[in-house]
Amino acid sequence: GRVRAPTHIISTISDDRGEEPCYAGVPMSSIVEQGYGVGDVISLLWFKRSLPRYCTKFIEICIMLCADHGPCVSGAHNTIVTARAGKDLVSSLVSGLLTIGPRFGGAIDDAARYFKDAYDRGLTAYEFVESMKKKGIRVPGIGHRIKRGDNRDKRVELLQLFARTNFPSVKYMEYAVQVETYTLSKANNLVLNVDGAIGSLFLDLLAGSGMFTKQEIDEIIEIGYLNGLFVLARSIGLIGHTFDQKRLKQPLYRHPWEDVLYTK
Ligand code: Q5B
Repeated sequence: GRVRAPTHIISTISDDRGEEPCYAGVPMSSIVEQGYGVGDVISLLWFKRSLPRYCTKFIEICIMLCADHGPCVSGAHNTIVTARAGKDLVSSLVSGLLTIGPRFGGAIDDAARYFKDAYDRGLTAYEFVESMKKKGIRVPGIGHRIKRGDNRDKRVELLQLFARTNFPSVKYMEYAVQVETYTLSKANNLVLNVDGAIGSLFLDLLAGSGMFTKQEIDEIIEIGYLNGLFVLARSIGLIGHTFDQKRLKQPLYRHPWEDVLYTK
């Protein structure tokens, strides 16, 4: 009989062998003809299922909100410096992307992990924050360099408004708000930031949509899918910064001596 040669790669998200590519079994013609958006494509390729419209719309809002946050943040700064050193698009993009991590933009997965664990264990906001302090861990998703209790992040408010209007449940987000209320009582910069808002609301999407088993939710959180939203979104802005510097014909960047404290 026919013997299947062992394969070196197993892949489950898309198939390019037929007349047209399929994303999670959905042919490209359906994706185009039925007006799917980038949120639907992400849900097919990352989550391998068609999510309800409010979920894919939420994903699209996350992408739009995180696409850029000005030239002064770590990622844009690196990209600008790299572009001005005469490097190509991909080098400028990845030099910015490489700054995404636990302090900048890459706190979404940890925010989801810690908020989920604390909520599911029934910890009060006080117990959660103080236990993190004892362990010497900053609460992921809390704190911002320029946003304050009296100057909230509009992006967070927009995400919260969308979710309160469209999600069946926002229990994890409400828990994150309780955490923020407590951290703000300690210091005015300890607001719920965009990473914390996306992390907690994605938990609500996963748990409330009825589209994921408990085991699947645990796996998504453990693998760390959610920083992917920031990486994908911010790539849009970083590419824009690269083009901007090249269009403006900006020279090689050199940091001014006056802005460095030289000590022995
Ligand atoms: N403290 C974000 O810190 C930042 C604390 C805390 C307990 C906390 C810090 C932090 C967790 C990681 C996180 C995502 C580094 C941020 C983003 C995208 C962005 C960026 C943009 C965009 C800011 C002063 C005092 C100290 C600290 C205490 C600070 N955070 N305690 N839990 N989470 N957050 N990152 O201002 O007693 O004096 O030692 O690590 O969620 O990246 O726009 O810029 O779209 O691009 O440098 O929005 O919060 O404050 O380090 O001087 O700390 O507050 O222990 O206490 P700062 P520090 P003490 S959103």
